[in-house]
Amino acid sequence: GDRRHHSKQRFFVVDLSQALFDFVIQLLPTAEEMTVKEDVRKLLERLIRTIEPDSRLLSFGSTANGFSLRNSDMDLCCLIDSEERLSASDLVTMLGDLLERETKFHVKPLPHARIPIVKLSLDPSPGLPLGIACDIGFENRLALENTRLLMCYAMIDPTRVRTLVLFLKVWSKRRKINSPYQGTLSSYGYVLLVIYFLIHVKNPPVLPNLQQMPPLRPISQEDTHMGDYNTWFFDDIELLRQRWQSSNTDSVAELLVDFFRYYSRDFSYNNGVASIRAGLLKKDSKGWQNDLSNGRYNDARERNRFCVEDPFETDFNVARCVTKEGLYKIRGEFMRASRILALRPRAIVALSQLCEE
Ligand code: 3AT
Ligand code: MG
Repeated sequence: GDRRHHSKQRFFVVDLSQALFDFVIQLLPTAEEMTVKEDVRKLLERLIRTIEPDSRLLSFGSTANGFSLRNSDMDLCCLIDSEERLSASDLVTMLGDLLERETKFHVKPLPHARIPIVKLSLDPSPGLPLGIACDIGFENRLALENTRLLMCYAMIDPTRVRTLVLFLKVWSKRRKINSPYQGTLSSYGYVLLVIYFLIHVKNPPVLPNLQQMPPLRPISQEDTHMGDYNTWFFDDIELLRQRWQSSNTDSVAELLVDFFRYYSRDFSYNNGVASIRAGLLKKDSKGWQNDLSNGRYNDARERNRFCVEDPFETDFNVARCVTKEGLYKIRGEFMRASRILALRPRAIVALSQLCEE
């Protein structure tokens, strides 16, 4: 009985791992899509330079961190190297006008948003069957750094990390729990949950903690900090790969099963904070407690139902948009996924059930 059980389990895991690779591969952006996006970036950069000659337009988010799916939107950040520059909201207004005049994009400037951005979109055309959506922000240097951090994690163990992250992105989108505007978690939030799990939950860990590894030689405060935030992390991935190897040999399928189990059963949603930088923290220790004794409407409580610490902006809860109902839905989906996988269906069946819309 035991041997038979064991070999059935082996088959399930091998079969599901292969199916996950195959599933994710067909959802990657095509080379053509990446070329079109790079062309769009260059075009926009050229136009922006007519307003601010010393500016650069850089890509961040999924287009730059290795976790991009087909037709994902494009996140761009404009950096201006000159001393005297316009305010972000003036730039947004001017750039909005310019792009409206000079391009075929639909343009929506949001100069008064918390982070002022210009939203652009292009209708589908024969060469670009799904169109393109793009946000341009200004001086968001922390986002460029967190993109680079995630990219480094993806490079350490490309197969396992990328397959898991990409699968969870598709899954969360299809199950409608990837929408901060509707009280659930952003893609960025899900990526942090995966990395947290691989560094701090799995034992032995699948990933090292790049933010806690000592630098090879001493570096000054100025080089490790952006404002008050420590943005240092070990980024020499070539060297790391020579010196560090995970002793965790779990397959992608095993990691996925454990991921769903951990977030449906074990993670402490009431008191815990998932921090890729520091491991499991307490809401109390960050002043993020959701104080249940306080009867009146409590804003902190609403914002801190689910706590995921940003790797650099450590006073920022990436999951602050998650509402009570949103968290209930997310946890319900983690449990549903666990239930499906516990029955060990054929991989094809498992994937189609998991991602059912
Ligand atoms: P999609 O492919 O667009 O679904 P993505 O990886 O581009 O996923 P997001 O669109 O959620 O992820 O976020 C894009 C980048 O914006 C990721 C991160 O560099 C930055 N970012 C997003 N949300 C936050 C946040 N709450 N705090 C700090 N940076 C953020
Ligand atoms: Mg994005």
